[in-house]
Amino acid sequence: MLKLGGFAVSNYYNKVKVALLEKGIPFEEAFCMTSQEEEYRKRSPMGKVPYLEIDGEFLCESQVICEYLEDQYPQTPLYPKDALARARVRELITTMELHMELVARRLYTQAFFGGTVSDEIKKHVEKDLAKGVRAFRQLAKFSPFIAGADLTYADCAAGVHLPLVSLSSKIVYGRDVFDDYAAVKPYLKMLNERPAFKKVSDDRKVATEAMAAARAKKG
Ligand SMILES: N[C@@H](CCC(=O)N[C@@H](CS)C(=O)NCC(=O)O)C(=O)O
Repeated sequence: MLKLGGFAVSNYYNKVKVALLEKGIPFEEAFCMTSQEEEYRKRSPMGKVPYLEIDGEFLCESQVICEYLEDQYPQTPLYPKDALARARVRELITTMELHMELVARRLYTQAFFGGTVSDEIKKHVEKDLAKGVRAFRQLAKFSPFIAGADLTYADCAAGVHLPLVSLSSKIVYGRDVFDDYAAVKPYLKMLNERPAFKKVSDDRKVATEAMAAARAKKG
């Protein structure tokens, strides 16, 4: 049985979890937090989540895990057959992760964890995020899925990353970077009507509340 290591608040963990659920691959969830301890780095060399345990072996990096899932479990494909169409899906994922999520991530301390981000960082992030969103708008199809007619790994990524990019920009700048992008909200709503996405979202809400309660208790 595959074991997915991580926690239900992590968007990268949830990207893999939703792919596993959409593909109907049986798996167990192995709760763990990120850690730089040597013992944990045996499972995930950068100390991040998620990792996937396969017969006692560990694989990290969400996209690498998705590629493994597709190779090992080709049934219920989440990539198109055509090589260029597959590359388009990866192009979207890379654009979302490298040029939007990773950029917006620099705001999360302030947006979600009660910290502050310097004005200089805010200025840099705003500029870089605008470029990322512009690139994303050029590539995303929303017809109805993000890469076209069928659900793909790009939707697994979009479904977990776009809400964070949207919310963090709204909290920090007072303006959601997708405010003038009408396709985003109905698309996320459509995804969340799918049982796999709904489960991941419900689990995330429960885990977020539990984490907030634990933090409040700690003081
Ligand atoms: N590129 C990684 C990113 C994973 C990632 O950044 N996960 C976050 C949680 S959402 C994490 O582990 N953060 C802790 C850290 O960066 O040390 C992937 O795709 O798996």
